[in-house]
Amino acid sequence: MRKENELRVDMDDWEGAQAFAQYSSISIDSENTGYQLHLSSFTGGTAGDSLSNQKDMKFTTFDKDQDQSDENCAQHFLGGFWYNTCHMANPTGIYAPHGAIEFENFHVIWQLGRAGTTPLRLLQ
Ligand SMILES: [Ca+2]
Repeated sequence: MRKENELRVDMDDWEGAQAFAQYSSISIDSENTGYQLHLSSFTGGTAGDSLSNQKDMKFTTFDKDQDQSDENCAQHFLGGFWYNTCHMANPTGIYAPHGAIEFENFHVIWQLGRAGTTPLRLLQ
């Protein structure tokens, strides 16, 4: 049986700006079904909706490719997530401010809305 929870994602960027995103329910399946993500519609928040793209995806890690991309998104983006092709939010990406690492989109990011592709310092 799945447990449904409300989801609120809070984030701070490296300049201290804050934003959030809310969803009325989130639930995650068991290991048997690849930890498939079930997500309700976006219900608001200054950060915008960066998770709906990952809806119904299974969880991909370095050693378990369950995404919709030809490659393994976890290996490509150095994270583990409900990757699609691949992501618009990467909470498990590299924890670093802009310019600290060579490549874009590897950071912890929340892609749409206020946060843009600004690397995030805190995402919870
Ligand atoms: Ca893949």
